[in-house]
Amino acid sequence: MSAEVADALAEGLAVVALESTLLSHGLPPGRNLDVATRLERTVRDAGAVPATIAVLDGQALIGLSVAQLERVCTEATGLDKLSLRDVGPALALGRSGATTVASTSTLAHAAGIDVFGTGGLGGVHLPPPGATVTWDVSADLGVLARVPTLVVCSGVKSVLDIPATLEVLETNSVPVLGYRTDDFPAFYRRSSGLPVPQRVDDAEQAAAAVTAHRHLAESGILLANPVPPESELDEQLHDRLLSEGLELLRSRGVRGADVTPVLLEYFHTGSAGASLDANEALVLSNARLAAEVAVRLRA
Ligand code: PSU
Ligand code: MN
Repeated sequence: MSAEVADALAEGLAVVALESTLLSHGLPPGRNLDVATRLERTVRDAGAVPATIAVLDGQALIGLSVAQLERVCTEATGLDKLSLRDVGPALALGRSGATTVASTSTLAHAAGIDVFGTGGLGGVHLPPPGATVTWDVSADLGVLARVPTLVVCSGVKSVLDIPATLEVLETNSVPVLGYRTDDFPAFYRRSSGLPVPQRVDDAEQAAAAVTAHRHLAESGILLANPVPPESELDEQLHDRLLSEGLELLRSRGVRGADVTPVLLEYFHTGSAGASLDANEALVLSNARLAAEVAVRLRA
């Protein structure tokens, strides 16, 4: 743990966990370091201490120095994508990697941090045309079922089976709170067309819901905050890139952990950067909201 994060936790200050996979595998080099820096600044401006999480040289780090953040953002090709199942072996074997929602929320919880801001949650993948079941269900869902971290995100990516993802969250007693929306967001788009079970309209209400849930269950909580309206991806462009992206995955036989990074990269090139602007705007907005709720939770 960095000294800053350790001190903040010891003093009972609000701390917000941030993940590293969205930097190393979700954004292009150059842009990612700028976003990483702005994410941390946004959390600070909202009155909380940021704790970006990654695994470097066999050590799980909670709170990165500038040099460590640079490493995460420039070693894009060398850094592994570590979901929770990969972290133990990576620590044991001295490897380096970026942490996903699943591994970041678990490491945050182990460190005593209970709020985490990210971009989009993983979910249940759609089968490629012709196949019935792929069994590709993100470990993010299993971790939300068991680890009581509040995850602030912009819903799940539209490349997923969103109704199935929402069903899995319900089965696992994970509250899904819409932030100032009645619709579950779909990452680049403000609405998936599906309703959220509950809506909250400010950080105070969100914190109250989190506290009440924690008396009842051990599961995590999802606070779904739609991409800011001015940064939402155009619907037609989005739908075209989505169908082309899924076709690309099928033709290249992309599977498993590579699916999300390959699709995000396809969107970023195919939209001439519009999806990058959307991605950046939504993660910053989620970091700010996560900090606001973390501050209320400490009050
Ligand atoms: N949010 C982003 N970009 C990303 C991700 C989230 O804006 O790249 C990452 C998170 O780390 C999440 C992962 O856990 O996508 C989902 O990967 P998978 O579908 O393989 O579970
Ligand atoms: Mn997967």
